[in-house]
Amino acid sequence: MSALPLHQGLAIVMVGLPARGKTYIARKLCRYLSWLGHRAKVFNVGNYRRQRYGDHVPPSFFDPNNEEAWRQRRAVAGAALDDLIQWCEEGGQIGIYDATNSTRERRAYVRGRCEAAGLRVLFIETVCDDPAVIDVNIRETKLSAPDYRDTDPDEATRDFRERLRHYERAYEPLSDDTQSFIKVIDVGRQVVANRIVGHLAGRIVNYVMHLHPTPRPIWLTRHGESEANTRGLIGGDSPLSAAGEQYANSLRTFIADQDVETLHVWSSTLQRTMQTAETLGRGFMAIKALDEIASGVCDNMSYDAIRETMPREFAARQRDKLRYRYPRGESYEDVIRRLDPLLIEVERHREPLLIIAHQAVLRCLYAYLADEPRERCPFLPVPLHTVIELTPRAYGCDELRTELAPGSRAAPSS
Ligand code: BKE
Repeated sequence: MSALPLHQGLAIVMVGLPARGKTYIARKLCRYLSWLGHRAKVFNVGNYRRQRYGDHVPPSFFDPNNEEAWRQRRAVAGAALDDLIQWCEEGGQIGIYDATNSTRERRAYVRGRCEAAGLRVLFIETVCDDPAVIDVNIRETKLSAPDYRDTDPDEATRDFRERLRHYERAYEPLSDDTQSFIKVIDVGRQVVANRIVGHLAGRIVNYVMHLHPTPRPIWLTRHGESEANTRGLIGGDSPLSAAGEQYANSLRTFIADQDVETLHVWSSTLQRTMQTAETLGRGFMAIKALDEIASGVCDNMSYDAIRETMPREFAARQRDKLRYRYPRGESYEDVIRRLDPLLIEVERHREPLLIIAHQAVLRCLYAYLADEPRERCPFLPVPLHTVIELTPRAYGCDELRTELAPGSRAAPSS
């Protein structure tokens, strides 16, 4: 089953002062919606401006009284909006318009253009006056942007603050209750959802209200080698092999060596992950949503046996590994859908987290976290006896892989 068809395109229009997390929300939301199977794309006005007027423009470019600059800014904002509308007309489903859109007049124009093109409009405003949060944002996202690549950090910060002051003078927060909007105040401490229409908009509210930019490591690992792994069988619920137990012990040492105060451990409800988690000697949560892709009638079979006894199933799976569903089992797409609520929990989480699960499930989670296209899910390398450390950063995430038990046998790839 593919994603529910969207009968009408959706324009998500970001609103807010610079350094309030608009691009952060826009990109994450795009990643999430794409992962769920929607065609989504971000149109960032800053990129259009840099393309047209170069990486660095002076703060006076953002002065609302600078008429020539104002016209130029209008023009780049217009170009991005034109592209968004055209992209939706060509089959795009969700266009995310990443610009300040900081005046009522501007938003009325954007809304008018989108609605005339048959798009529904959802505004997402981020409001935040906490100087500490804004400072981290400026340091992490602005100083490394092309605008300031060769500028001294203090000078860049001064320059950016001057740019900010220009925007602050003209800024009008969302207040028109007749339009559909989500207002996220103080990094999600308060969320106002107004006139939310439809399933998708509801999912978006739920997603956005749980976001936060606190950096914390997320470790992903498969269970240690299982007895089924040693025999080349897929699925099942077998316990760890001797090598698998060894891996669980190595994992315990690895985790003890990490410099973290608290660590939450989540496993699936299958023996091989719970046994791996138990070996760590701390509490853990067993979560059904983390169970391996259900291989239905193929459970406990080898790939060779499937090819011989069910050649048509085998071939169908080869043709489309993302959508192929095992008879009475699941497809990768099914797995993504059942992981959706868990993913929100991962986003919501603020402490370091270790997830002990299975190949197909981790491929799906990894695809979201590392921003891999969902089509690649069935092919992403998630080998046994390897810990994948992911640390979300401003607009992406750092990755470190550690193989803990070299010399272990390779398991069949499902
Ligand atoms: C480390 N950020 O890079 C960052 N900054 O409301 C990337 N005000 C994004 C942010 C901070 C650092 C994210 C939000 C936010 C912000 C300033 C903000 C944010 C806003 C609403 C919901 C979730 C996050």
